[in-house]
Amino acid sequence: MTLPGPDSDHSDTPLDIDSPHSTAAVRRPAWVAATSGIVAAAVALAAGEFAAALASPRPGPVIAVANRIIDKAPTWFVQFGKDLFGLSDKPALIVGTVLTSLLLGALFGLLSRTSPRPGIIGIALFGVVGFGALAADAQAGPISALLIAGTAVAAGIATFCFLFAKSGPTPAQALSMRSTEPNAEQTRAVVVPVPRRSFLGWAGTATVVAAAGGIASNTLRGRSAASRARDAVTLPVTGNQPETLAAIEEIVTVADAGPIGSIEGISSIITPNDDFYLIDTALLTPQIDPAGWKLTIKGMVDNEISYTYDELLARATTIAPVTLSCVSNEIGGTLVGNAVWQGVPLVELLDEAGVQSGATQIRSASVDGWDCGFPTELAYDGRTALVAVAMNGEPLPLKHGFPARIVIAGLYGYVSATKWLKDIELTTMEAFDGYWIPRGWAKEAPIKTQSRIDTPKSGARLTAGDEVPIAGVAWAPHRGITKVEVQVDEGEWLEAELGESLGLNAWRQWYLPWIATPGRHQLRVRATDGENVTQTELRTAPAPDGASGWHSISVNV
Ligand SMILES: Nc1nc2c(c(=O)[nH]1)N[C@H]1C(S)=C(S)[C@@H](COP(=O)(O)O)O[C@H]1N2
Ligand SMILES: [Mo]
Repeated sequence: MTLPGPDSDHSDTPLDIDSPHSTAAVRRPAWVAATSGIVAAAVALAAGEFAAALASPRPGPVIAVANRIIDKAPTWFVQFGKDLFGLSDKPALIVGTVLTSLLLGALFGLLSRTSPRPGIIGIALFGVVGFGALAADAQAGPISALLIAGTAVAAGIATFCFLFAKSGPTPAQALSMRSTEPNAEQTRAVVVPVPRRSFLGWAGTATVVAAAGGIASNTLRGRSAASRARDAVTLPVTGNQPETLAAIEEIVTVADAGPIGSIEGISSIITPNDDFYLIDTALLTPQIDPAGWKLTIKGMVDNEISYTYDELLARATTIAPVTLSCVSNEIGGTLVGNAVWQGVPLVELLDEAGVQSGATQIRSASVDGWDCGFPTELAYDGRTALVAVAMNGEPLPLKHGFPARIVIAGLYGYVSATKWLKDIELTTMEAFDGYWIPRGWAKEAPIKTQSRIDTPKSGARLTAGDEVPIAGVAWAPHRGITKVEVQVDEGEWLEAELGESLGLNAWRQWYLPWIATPGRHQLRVRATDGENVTQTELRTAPAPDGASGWHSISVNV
């Protein structure tokens, strides 16, 4: 089979213009061919997204392909994306995936100036890639992947063929071309005069349909069963919870109104859910309807056991403030927050399953396939370790892991804090590496003691003689903070006043008043933890096991 392409001018294949309906011998102008391809690709994408949204909560083909890019791309590429786009790296990847698809569409179109065949094959291949990505996605089964990719391919090819027909010669043009055709040589160069208005009209209509389909898919997803179910949850209040909550509330109220809490620019003692940092590999927040969800404890246990959401909810009687931090938080960075979590103690569930001896690692996996693990002994060393269902008095927000996640005091999120929890598997340290381990991060990752200057801001201009509060937060979850010191230039280390304590696991606000003297000054902070270890001055990058070093800023007075 010879596929006519842009080079077919130079081929010796005789051209077939015998029938007025045959369009094989005429070449569409390049812009028409490219436009047809782009519009067909847009319709294919929209159709795939729409089909996927109907099968909610599954991610559509665009997200699935982008997910595979994240999974398969070399670390330097992912890092490059993060450096370039920062926290918008995911939207950028999605836009990039869509643009690449449209560009490929243009290419398929350009290859199809005389026959639609190359474009049809291109769109079908495109569908195969989409199917592969969807099928590799832990949330979509092969059948739904096939249906979604099939819908996209069918819509794309139909659009492409339709536009191809609409950009061919009208029957009258075809007739006149046939009658005036003395030999093949001339027709080869014939570029059909396109009935512009109708082609543009159809291409425009298809584009509008594609855009509407894209928007409709997003709307369908927004009103998901997951968010409706979450709205309907009532958190249990049992045992000594009311007292615990009242005690926490009192500390927070005192802290917020106190001299330290009211310093402008200092982090609040509890980070509101909407301000809490977000880190995950999920391009689209998993939408889990708890009605069809359960948590399974499996692997090296005496009896595999599953819990429904209602069972966990009823047992979620433990309330604990815990500071969560991302390993990639830079010195002075914002990928850290403090929340009051409510959940079931992990060991309670582990004991019911019966952890076998030799099960040295606890692996947890999310519904979207992400996973991590930490040493079993840490769950049993007395630290706060929860299967959490609530955050700051609300069911977990969807983005923070609804319906359930893990929270382990003192461990970075990437080894412990699985959101959208699906199962917990007892295994060995040797048998399993979590998602980030082969990507260059340490296997064991206790949170390093850190302190941060929230105010003044680096580069601030201050007035000489003013009393300036130097203030911020310090954290060493599970060990606690016992001392925070501040140094101005090369002066002596001055002990800061510490704010209210929400326990060893929560960060501590701190404050030191300073009379600003003229000139440019460097302000540094360091914290000492409950084991009497002071933060090291040695600066290291976040990889592989968390940044170390003192936060330092400069101000001009
Ligand atoms: N399912 C899932 N859970 C996850 C992650 C993820 O990518 N997927 N990222 C982890 C990392 S690296 C961190 S730092 C914390 C962040 O939790 P947050 O987004 O609620 O702040 O979630 C952890 N849990
Ligand atoms: Mo993280």
